[in-house]
Amino acid sequence: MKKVGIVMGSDSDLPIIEKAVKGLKEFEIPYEVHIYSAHRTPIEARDFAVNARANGFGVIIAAAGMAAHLAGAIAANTTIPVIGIPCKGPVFDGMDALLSTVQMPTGIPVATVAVNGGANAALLAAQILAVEDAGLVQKLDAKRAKDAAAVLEKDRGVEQRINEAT
Ligand code: RP5
Repeated sequence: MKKVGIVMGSDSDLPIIEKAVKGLKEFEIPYEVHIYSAHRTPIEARDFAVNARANGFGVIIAAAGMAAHLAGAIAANTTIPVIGIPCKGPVFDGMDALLSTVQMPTGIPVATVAVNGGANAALLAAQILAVEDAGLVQKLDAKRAKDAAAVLEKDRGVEQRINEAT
């Protein structure tokens, strides 16, 4: 199976990346994690993207906050699918990173998940790799079924919960 490359702009993004790693581990997807910044280490970020296909990566997840150009800068240097995670910063609640990540110019797409959406980034990466992996399709279907069962279990108990709380 191809690897997922996970790149974050700073170690302050680690809590978001941990959610993505947890998701990939659930599906037993191989991954590699790096701290490369579009602004502080632009050469390393570029080199990672340029060499990603040759190095066995099938998807790249890039997480950054504030002026979050990392996902776009990586996407500019590879045609491997890039998933961007905008990370919430201290001033604009993640709106700055969301717009910086999602508003890519035509020709260089970044599949942007929700602000701090590490778990969905892992799921989307798994879904991309599952296009050519029947075993991964089965695992994804099983997770969907498990998640739905958990919601329906809550549905069965909701009236009792409301009655107890009111
Ligand atoms: C971005 O700036 C990083 O991705 C991080 O979300 C944000 C703040 O970085 P630090 O100043 O905490 O290193 O490049």
